[in-house]
Amino acid sequence: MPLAFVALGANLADPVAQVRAALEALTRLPDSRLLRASSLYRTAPVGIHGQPDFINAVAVLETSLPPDSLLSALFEIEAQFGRRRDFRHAPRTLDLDLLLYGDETLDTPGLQLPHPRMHLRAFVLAPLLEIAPDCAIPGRGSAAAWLPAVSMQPIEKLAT
Ligand code: PH2
Ligand code: MG
Ligand code: MG
Repeated sequence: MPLAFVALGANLADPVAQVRAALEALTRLPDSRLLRASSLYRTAPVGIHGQPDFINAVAVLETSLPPDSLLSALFEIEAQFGRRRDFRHAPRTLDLDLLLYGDETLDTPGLQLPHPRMHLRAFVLAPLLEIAPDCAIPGRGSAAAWLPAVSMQPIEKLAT
């Protein structure tokens, strides 16, 4: 079964609790098994100004759901968590982004794989490398090689 990596992010309404509950929700996805989840990280907003810090994490699932079905299931969980989409990059109770699905590459209006900005974000790379140190990003090479380029992005691993 393919491995799917999912990024979790929240910066509203007790984001630590949101991300913990979202990891729990991922264990209930159909036709999927949650294999590992990273620590939680407190991160400064990237590409956004004047918002609270985020809590971020990354999880890896084994799944027989095709990518579009998995994405729909992730959107359903976001909705259950009260996600509103008032404007692009609005503060959120929960954001679930599909980062990688096996070694697939895909470029459709609804889904791009790998996630097109994942290699530019410490809040994705650090938790990803914690659970998959040898991870490769299709078309971009080793994820670890991108980490120095984002070293100026503030990120702090939370004690568990
Ligand atoms: N998500 C974004 C944009 N910027 N910054 C941090 N620190 N964490 C996020 O999850 C995040 C972000 C778009 O979804
Ligand atoms: Mg996002
Ligand atoms: Mg998203």
